[in-house]
Amino acid sequence: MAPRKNASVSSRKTASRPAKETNGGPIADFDRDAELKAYREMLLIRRFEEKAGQLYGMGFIGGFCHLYIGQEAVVVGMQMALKDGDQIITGYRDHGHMLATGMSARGVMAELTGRKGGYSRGKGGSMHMFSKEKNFYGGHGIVGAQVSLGTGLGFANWYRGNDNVSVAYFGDGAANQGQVYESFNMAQLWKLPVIFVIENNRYAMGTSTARATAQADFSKRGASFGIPGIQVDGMDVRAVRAAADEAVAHCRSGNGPIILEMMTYRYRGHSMSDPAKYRSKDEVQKMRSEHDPIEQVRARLLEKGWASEDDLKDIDKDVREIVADSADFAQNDPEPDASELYTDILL
Ligand SMILES: Cc1ncc(C[n+]2csc(CCOP(=O)(O)OP(=O)(O)O)c2C)c(N)n1
Ligand SMILES: [Mg+2]
Repeated sequence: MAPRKNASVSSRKTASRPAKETNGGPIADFDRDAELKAYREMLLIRRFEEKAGQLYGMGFIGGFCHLYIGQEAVVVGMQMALKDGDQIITGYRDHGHMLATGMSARGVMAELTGRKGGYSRGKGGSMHMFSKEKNFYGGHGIVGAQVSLGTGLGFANWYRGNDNVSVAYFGDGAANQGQVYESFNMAQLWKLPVIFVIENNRYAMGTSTARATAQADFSKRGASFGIPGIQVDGMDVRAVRAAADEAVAHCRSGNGPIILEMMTYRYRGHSMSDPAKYRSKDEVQKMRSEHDPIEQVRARLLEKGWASEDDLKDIDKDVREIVADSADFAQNDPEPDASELYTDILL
């Protein structure tokens, strides 16, 4: 898991907030409020995903469902560096991204169960949710498609002359898709404000990066286009925040795109139907016990005396209530009317 920084990145100086260097790359200095915010938001994603897994097991969720458990620090740390107006786009492992943008737990859960109150009125499901209000552009089931679309969002920002950046998240598997490199080329040619976040969770379905990828240092994938890249400890929300600050500053100052490779890990299988036989239980257990993103924050909060066990229990209770309420809503809200079959479609 040792994160390395890419020596070719010169924009590191442009970090917008103080960050101290460690041998694993810069770490943002979090005060008590930042730690508590990160803790709460990561916990919300974790508990939400656990509940989604349960509802899936009970037959309430149809179709595909890809859980984000283990990767929470990536979206939460990134989101902390963004401002209103910045856009997010990702693949199908998307519930965490939605919650991090502030989309409601009720709306996301109800979409998972195919109910009227869901973000796509119950017609999209896990992989197809959007929120114009929160600048969340999906939710895409075609591996890699969001990279081109996210570059398009960057183009729109550039064309309109605003200072928004777009963040296109994709996996280590998606990083081997051809359209990714067409997007890199155009993004760098036109100096588009796009942050390409590669969530390297070490597997693409059941295939490890070692078996599938010729250049496993994904932070270097933009090298031939001159796009800088940084490798980040994606299990440490402070490291993510520091890299995100740097990337945002790079893009907003008109320097073009940047790549952030987040070294992360998913604890669950690829989707709910994956028995995960391609890796050992020990490997998963080791990540959970030594690198868990939520446990890291929890330990710091306790150690610094910034929160007591009781304070943390209260946060957990609040978060569980939000999730329980969303699950309740998602089971009781009606399904969309049959007439909805003919709306929101292109004929
Ligand atoms: C174009 C395309 N090819 C193949 C698939 C099948 N598929 C779905 S997810 C996936 C693996 C992607 O892995 P990665 O990009 O590492 O993301 P992760 O699931 O690890 O988050 C594949 C091959 C697809 N959905 N779309
Ligand atoms: Mg992957």
